Amino acid sequence: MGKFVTVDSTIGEVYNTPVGHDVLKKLLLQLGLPEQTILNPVVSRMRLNHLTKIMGKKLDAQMLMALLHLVNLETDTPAKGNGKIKRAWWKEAVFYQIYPRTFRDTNGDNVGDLNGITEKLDYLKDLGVDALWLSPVYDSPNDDNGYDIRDYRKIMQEFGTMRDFDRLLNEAHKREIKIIMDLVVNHTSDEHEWFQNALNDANSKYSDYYFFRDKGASGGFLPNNWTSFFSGSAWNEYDEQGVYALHLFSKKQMDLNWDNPEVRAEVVDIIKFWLEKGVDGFRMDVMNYISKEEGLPDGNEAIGELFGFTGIEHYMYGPRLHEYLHEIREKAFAPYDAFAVGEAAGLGMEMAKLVTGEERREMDMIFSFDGLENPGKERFDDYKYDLNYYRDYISDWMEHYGNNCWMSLFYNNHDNPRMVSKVNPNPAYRQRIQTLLAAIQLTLKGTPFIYQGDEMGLVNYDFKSIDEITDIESRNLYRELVNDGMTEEDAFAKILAGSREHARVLLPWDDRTDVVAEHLRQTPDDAIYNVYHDLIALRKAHPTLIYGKFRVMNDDRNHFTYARYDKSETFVIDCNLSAHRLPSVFRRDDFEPVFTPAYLENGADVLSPYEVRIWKKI
Ligand code: TEU
Ligand code: CA
Repeated sequence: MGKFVTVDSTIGEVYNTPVGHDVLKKLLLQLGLPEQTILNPVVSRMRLNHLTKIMGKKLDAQMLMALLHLVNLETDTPAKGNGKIKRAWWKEAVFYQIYPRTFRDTNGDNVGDLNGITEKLDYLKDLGVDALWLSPVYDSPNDDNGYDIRDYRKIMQEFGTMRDFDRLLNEAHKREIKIIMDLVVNHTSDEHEWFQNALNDANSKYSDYYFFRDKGASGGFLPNNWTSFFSGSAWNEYDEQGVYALHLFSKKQMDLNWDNPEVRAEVVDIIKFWLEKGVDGFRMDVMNYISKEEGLPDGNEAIGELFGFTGIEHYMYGPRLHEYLHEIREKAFAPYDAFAVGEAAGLGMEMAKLVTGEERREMDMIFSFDGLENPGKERFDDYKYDLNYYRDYISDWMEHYGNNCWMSLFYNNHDNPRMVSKVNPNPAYRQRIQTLLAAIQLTLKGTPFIYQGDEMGLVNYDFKSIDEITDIESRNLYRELVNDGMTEEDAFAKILAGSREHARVLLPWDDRTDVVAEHLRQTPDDAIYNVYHDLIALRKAHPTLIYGKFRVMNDDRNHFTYARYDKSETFVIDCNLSAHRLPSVFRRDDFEPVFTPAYLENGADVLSPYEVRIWKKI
């Protein structure tokens, strides 16, 4: 049992609870302060309200109360996790994420399709990929490119037919490639029949599938102050019906009420529908937002300001989250032995342990996002990402996540600009940085998720105007910034820094058609393809790189050296995280190089910019 904390508790006591740990860490991260700020023994013995002195006026008393509330909702503590790691196919697999809309077009309409994925299965097999995660392919009005689902049992027309899907699955399985689907069930499209029924008939059972509030009941005021991730209030107004309805994302993505057991039963049915077809598992969209605090209370304004979204403390680790995850695990995933990875923006390591600890039977894995931005930075900030932070982040998880948990390893997905560009946009370093990132990703403990185009060395796209950007998040944010008084130029610069559109440009396959050509100023890079190919092969040939222990061997700034080892083998991965040459290099007579990129300068005692070498003990 966790310990109950109050305002009279010490900072250390709060930090020792799983949620307190993660929330305090997140606060520091957001403010760009080092963890040492509160780990310091003097500070850690101080009362909680001392935090307001450390963190400045950003943190008020009400915010502390909100924090304590969250901390005390969690009564469990993570298991130690020092047993043996259990083997599983999804721990050994290399995943590849496909964003179907921009992967591969086969009928010339400039929209990727299912047949395009089928066509490239041999390419993916040759690369060494074992499993695919498909971003949503279901019927959708595409307000958020398929993350707004109208019919969970139908394929998006632009992508093909159910027959095309069955063929894709079958052809993938023939090649021993597994497929996991995107399970978007925090919300449905407003065009889903459930929502339409609910809206048009207040007495329908579907009214309780969503969060509706009577306008009369709130005297015409919005039901609460929550904001949407895609700008503006989280409430839609329906004048004709006299109601409000909740949407954490776009105005056409209506949040489902998971407290209604019928909703959960529907979700179980949807999962089973696809598992019956033979899919191998799911990536669960915004997994940690499904349970909302009862009564949907107002969010704390200071938290809202700090994180950019008001109300988030009432659903990002909701009161019944564990219960719901456990329920769908037992009722839907487990009977099929299906795999489930949850998208979990905002969860720190201790919360993650409570969601992924194998003995708890919730999720198998989550995507944690705290590694994607430097401390004090947000996605839409224009800055150079310092890989020293990634080193610290990854080392922490490698060392403390526990053998009962397993992490996902990724730099890119459909929601983020390309990491290579963020680290250093200088094209001279593109190949080196991508190689370095690949080498780290494929030699760590965890499951690598390659994002489409990583293996082509794709960088951010050189968009010239906001008109070229279709993504709803970017477009809404742009409008909001301009409305708030920012110049169009500055607003566009901000969008360019963080837009998801960078990851959503049609892949530049070699056999490009004229229609596509205009979209392609980046050329695919064989050298980087080969790097991925060789590193995946290396990982597969040596289970030590998957299950072995991890140890950091070097703490010097910019120089990241770590070992992966077990009884039979030892590897050392030596990385230069910077654009500067590093004088000292790992080299020992009883080690041989097993991966040294072609641009290695002279094999001497220098690591060139962003260079990585992998050594194996003879
Ligand atoms: O993403 C949700 C998510 O948490 C972030 O991308 C979120 O927008 C960001 O953290 C805010 O800072 C998932 C999908 O991956 C995304 O493509 C969808 O748009 C979203 O859910 C809604 O389904
Ligand atoms: Ca097409």
